Amino acid sequence: MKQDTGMKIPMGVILGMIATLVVPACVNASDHGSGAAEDTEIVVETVVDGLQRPWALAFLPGEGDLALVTERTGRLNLVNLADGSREQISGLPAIATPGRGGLLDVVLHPEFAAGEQNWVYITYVTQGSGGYAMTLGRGRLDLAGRALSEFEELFVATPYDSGNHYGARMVFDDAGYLYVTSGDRQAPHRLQAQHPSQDLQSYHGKTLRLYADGSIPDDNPFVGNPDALDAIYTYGHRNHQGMAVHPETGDIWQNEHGEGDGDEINVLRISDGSAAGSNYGWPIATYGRDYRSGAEVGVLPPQNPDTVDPVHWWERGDDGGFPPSGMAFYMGNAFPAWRGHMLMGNLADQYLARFDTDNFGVVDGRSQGHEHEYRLLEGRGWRIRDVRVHPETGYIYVLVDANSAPLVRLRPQD
Ligand SMILES: [Ca+2]
Repeated sequence: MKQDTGMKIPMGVILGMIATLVVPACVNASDHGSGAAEDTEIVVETVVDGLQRPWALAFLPGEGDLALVTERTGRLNLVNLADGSREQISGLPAIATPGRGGLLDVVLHPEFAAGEQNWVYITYVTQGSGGYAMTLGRGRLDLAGRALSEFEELFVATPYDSGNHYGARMVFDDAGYLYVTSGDRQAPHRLQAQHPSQDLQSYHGKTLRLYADGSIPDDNPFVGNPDALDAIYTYGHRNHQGMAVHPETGDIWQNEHGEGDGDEINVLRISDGSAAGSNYGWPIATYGRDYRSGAEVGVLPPQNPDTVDPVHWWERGDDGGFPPSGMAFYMGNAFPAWRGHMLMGNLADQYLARFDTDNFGVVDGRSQGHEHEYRLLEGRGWRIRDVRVHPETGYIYVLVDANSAPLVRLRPQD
């Protein structure tokens, strides 16, 4: 690499260069199951490199091809997707960075593009008495000033605790409600019915539902119940770190890290309201197994009629489960054959998966649809942390999880 080029680099700007790393002639589907071979030719480009543990990306509407990218170490970047340059956004709150905590997700207000509601929402970790908590806040984006202004903390998922499993994904549904996942903070599964995920007085192991200003909707399922916290929408979750609104049903899909290969896909059916107040099972009804002993953690989900079963899960022995991260539904035009499919990052197994979820289902107690998994970006050593589809181009943007990591773009061969 050339040193000391004598170039004048403006303060705070890191000049980037789009590098087209590999142009595979043909990306083949996994040899896993009976998946048909892909015939789409895909270009994989590095947009930015050297990101420190990037976690999430949000595309900015308007002029230029810009996105916000979080780094878990506490930086919020403004990235120019056209030329790979990036600048740091100022005005963030104090962010604690213990273990897997730090600056995590970023989303925009649903009416951001209209100009009035220029709020940027972030999830991050704060420190308090007894440890750390997943926290939600928002600030107005001053694009010219490269800053967030009027920052306000909206919600703290107490109690403070020392464990990992922050959850921390956010989505707005089509009606403008904000859903935030709050993980179980690694509480031991042996607590069973006393586990925080089953405790309606704890925000751990929950999906929270809020208005955009952080206040609690009157129609949340536990409003009026003195024994349960009003912000809770669903409970019985472990560490749900991917979430997306289904483009056709409007339902909320989540992935969830299991224990001992009990990784899951869950659907929060908001279209008919049936998800409200539902128990997704952890740790009393789960396919998970104890990491060390291999013993079943709870009963199997179909054996508990009061819990919602996952629509898809990975069993012990199925290639070691699917440690999931970011999730997105593909509705772009760049890869028309993929429309309606679900994209999901795999961390430990280091690839990007695409699923035809029409094939998900349960037959004779077995999770179906593994054979309709198509693997992308295999063999590069990339733990995939987030995946997002560009709303205009349909190109797929992927963040890799590493101390010095790239943001890459997948697009069809011209
Ligand atoms: Ca579950």
